[in-house]
Amino acid sequence: MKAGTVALIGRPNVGKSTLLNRILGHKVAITSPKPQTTRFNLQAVYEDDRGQIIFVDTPGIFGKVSDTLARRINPQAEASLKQGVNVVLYMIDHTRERDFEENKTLGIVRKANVPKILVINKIDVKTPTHIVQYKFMEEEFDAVVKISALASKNINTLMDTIFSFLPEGKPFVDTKTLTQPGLNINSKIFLAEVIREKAFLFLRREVPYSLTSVVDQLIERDNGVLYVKARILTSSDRYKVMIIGKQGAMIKEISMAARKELETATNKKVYLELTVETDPHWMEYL
Ligand SMILES: Nc1nc2c(ncn2[C@@H]2O[C@H](COP(=O)(O)OP(=O)(O)OP(=O)(O)O)[C@@H](O)[C@H]2O)c(=O)[nH]1
Ligand SMILES: [Mg+2]
Repeated sequence: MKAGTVALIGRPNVGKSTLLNRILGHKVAITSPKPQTTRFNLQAVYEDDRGQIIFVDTPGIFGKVSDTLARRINPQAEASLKQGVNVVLYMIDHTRERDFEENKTLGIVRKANVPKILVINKIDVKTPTHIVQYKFMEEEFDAVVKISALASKNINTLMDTIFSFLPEGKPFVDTKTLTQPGLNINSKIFLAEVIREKAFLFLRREVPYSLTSVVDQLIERDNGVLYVKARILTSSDRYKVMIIGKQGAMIKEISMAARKELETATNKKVYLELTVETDPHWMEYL
């Protein structure tokens, strides 16, 4: 049996969380077309007859560290590499040009003294491609695998490659003890993340970066309905107005999409009470 920890590293938006969900076969991490969707390291457990893998999904390394949010979440990815990782998956998006952010990420990955796999994602997209800009990287990696996390291409090849680099060992986690299948965080955090994902999908420009979401209550009522009381916290009243929208249209849209997804995830009827509050200190709670 093999066992080990695998870190997923890459600049924002390359598809790290999408790959994690694809490998696990169900959603554990939120994803969106906007950069910096993931804000904290998230561990998920994968098991098959070959062994057990703890995957660590990390926030994309962001270039602008003058940004308060980036300053708080950037060090997380680096920290993941210092916590006894056995293999690093370095993911790139060939449809985007190599830039300062990419170089910074590569610099961090270079310091890790473990086998490294270069994962070239989004091969379902043929144009645009900047693949030639990434060619030079191939030499310094122990393996290169081209995949599409979204279209589920070459995931088996990637898994075979990961297992080939993992040490022999016993499973770390008894998966029966996990509250969310395969996931090492509690249900309240997962539900809050789903709400935040919908805010990321519907709100524009800087607004998604002005907020977080917390679940205060999660109760299964006698009639089988899951009652969820949650809040969106945002930096200023100006954003609060935008999150609520005209006659509450925006919060209604976020709320409905979140509820639908929570119902699918829990297989229960969900009643979601979602409010918006101004709290200029929300970043300190991250
Ligand atoms: N076409 C295509 N799009 C993909 C693929 N994988 C991910 N995406 C899209 O890329 C966007 C970003 O995906 P995420 O999984 O949120 O990216 P991430 O690397 O986790 O981003 P951060 O959490 O912000 O660091 C989403 O819109 C995905 O649907 C792929 O293989 N092909
Ligand atoms: Mg992510």
